[in-house]
Amino acid sequence: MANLRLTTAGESHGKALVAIVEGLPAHLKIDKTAIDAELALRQSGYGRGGRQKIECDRVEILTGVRNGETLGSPVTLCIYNKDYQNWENCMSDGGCDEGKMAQRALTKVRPGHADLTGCEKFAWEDARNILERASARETAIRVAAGGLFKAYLTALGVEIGGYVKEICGVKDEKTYAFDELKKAKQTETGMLDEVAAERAKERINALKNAGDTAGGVVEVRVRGLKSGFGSMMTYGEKLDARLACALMGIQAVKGVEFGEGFAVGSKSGAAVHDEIFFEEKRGFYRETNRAGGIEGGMSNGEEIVVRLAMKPIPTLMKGLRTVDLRRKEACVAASERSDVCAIFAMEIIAEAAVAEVIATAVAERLGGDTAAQVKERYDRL
Ligand code: EPS
Repeated sequence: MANLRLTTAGESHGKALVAIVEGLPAHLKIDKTAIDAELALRQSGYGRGGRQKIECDRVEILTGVRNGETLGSPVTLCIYNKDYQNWENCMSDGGCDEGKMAQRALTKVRPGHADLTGCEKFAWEDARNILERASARETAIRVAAGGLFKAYLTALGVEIGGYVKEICGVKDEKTYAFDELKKAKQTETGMLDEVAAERAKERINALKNAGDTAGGVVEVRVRGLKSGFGSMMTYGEKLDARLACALMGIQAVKGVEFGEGFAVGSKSGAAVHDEIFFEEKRGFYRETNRAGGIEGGMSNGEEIVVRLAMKPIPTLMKGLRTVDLRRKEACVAASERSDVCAIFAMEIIAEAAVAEVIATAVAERLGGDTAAQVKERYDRL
C-alpha cells in the first residue's frame, strides 16, 4: 500500500476531532510524546484567546499502532474537545435542548468567516451548523496527523522547519539558515528577530485593546528532500501545486508563494533563474535557490521554501457591520471570545500540511510495505 491518505472529521465544540491516515508502512516508530508536543505548540503563541485556556490537546491513537510501531493498517487519531462538556446539550447527536440550541444559534454572520455563504449553500438559518466545521479547531487533528507524516520523513532524513516572517505589518526581513529555525518554536511570537518580535507584540496588544485581530506571513522550509518528487507530467502531480492546495486548505490562508514568489513578476530572467553547475564530488548544484527548491513541479534537491499569508481572524470583539440572517436587519457581527493572533499556530499547522504533501509524494514514488523498505529505496536514489 503506497498511497497515503488523510481524512479528518469533527466539529469545534463537538465531542472530538478524529483523523484516519491510510497507507503508512509497517514498522514506522511513532512517538506520541512528540505529537503531543506539536499539539501544545499549536495551542501557544502570543495573541491566543480564551478557548486555549479550556483545551489541553493530547492525541489518542485508537488504531494502527502497536507498542510504538505502525502495523501498516489505517491509523486513527483522536483529540477530545474539553469544551464539549459546556456544549453537550446543544452539540450532541441527539436529544439536544431546543432552548440551548436557540441560545447558541449564530445569525449575526461574521464577515470573513464561512457563516453566510455556508448557510446559503447548505440551507441553514443557524450559522453554527457551518462554523463548527469551518472553525480552525480542525487544525489540531491535522497537526496530530502531521506528526505521523513527520515520523515517516524523519526516518528518511527529511526535515521540516519554519518561522513567522510578519505579523500584521511588522516584518522580519532577515534570512536564516535552516538550523536557526528551531529557535522560532521557543519564542512567544514565532519570530526569530527579537526587535521585530517586540514590535509585533506591541501591535497585537494594540489590536486587542481595539477589539481587532491580526494575520501574518509564515515561511516553511524542507531540508533533505532529494530531487524528482512530484512530476511535470500532469498539473495535479506538481509538487508546488499540491503544496499550494494543502496550504490554501488551511483555514484563513489567502496566499502561497515559493522561493522568490510574487517578486518574479518584476524581475528579469537573469535575476530569477538559478544557474546550474557541476562538480565531480557534488554532482549538479545551484548557487542560488530563488525557485524555492521546485522546478517543473518537481523537487530539485535544494531546500523547499514556501511562504503563506494568513488573513486576520474574522471574529472581531469590536464587531464588524453585517446583516442578521433571519431578520435581514443591519447589526453588529457575533463575537463572544476570539484569538487576536494565531500566526504562531499557523506555522505549526503549515509544517503539518507540508509534511503530508511531501510524505504523500515520497510514498507514491517509492511504495514500500515496511519503513526499512522505504528507507532503502530512498537511499538508493
Ligand atoms: C475559531 C474560533 C475560536 C478559536 C478556534 C477557531 O473558538 P471558539 O469559538 O470556541 O472561541 O479558538 O480555534 C480553536 C479552538 C483552536 O483550537 O485552534 C473559529 O471560528 O475558526
